Amino acid sequence: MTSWAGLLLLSLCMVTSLVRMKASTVADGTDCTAIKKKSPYASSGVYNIQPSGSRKPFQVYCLMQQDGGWTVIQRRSGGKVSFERNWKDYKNGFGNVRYDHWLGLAKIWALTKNKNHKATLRVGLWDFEGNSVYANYQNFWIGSEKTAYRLHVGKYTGTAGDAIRGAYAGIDQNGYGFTTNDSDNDGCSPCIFGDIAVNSCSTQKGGGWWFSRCGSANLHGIWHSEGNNRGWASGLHWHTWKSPEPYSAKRTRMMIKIIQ
Ligand SMILES: [Ca+2]
Repeated sequence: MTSWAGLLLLSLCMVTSLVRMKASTVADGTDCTAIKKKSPYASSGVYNIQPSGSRKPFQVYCLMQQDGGWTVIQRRSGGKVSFERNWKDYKNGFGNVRYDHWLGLAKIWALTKNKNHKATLRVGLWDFEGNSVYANYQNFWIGSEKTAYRLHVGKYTGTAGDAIRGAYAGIDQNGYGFTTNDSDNDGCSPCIFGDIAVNSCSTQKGGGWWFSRCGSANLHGIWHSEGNNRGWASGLHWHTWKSPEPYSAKRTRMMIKIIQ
């Protein structure tokens, strides 16, 4: 009797895990915008997506808003997930899509490579004083790994300022490849800032980013807590928003919406 019950339980478990495996290999849509379009009442949460440029589905967090479904590609809200990572990690992604994470350059490339549609990038920034601002970029896409996932952004609108193009001339990050501590594409060999010579923006500013002579934007530096978030070279910086003293944001989010 006991062994029959055990056998039944075992087969039940096997069926459940098979169903689970199937669920994780079936995509809900090509991206969050498509899922929201198909199911207008879909709620925000984790979905499996498979963009045309991807060989298999992967998990993302979808923020379902009145203005459409947004695929979150970056989220920071604390110091638990380190962004001090190498090329491999930035390529494949890290963290938990429900919480703080970086989706990964290969997945962002797959999401934005289809030239039949355009993606809008929305950067959200929150400070410790209860304020938030945003930067919208039309026609956002990144090149393949061969181009070091070169950044392309179109027209800017928003309240945060266009830190990607920079707070001053000569530091435009648009058109620049991605840099990590083990893959240097930052244009500094070295860069001279006052009496400081910088060879590696990733080492100086922290994390991986589309550094251009370091530049005005970097959301992947070291997270700093309230009261300890000013003056650090490495932080979550958007210099067209807060300057000249470096101000590290409390929270950041990057997400994309597909425009057909
Ligand atoms: Ca360099």
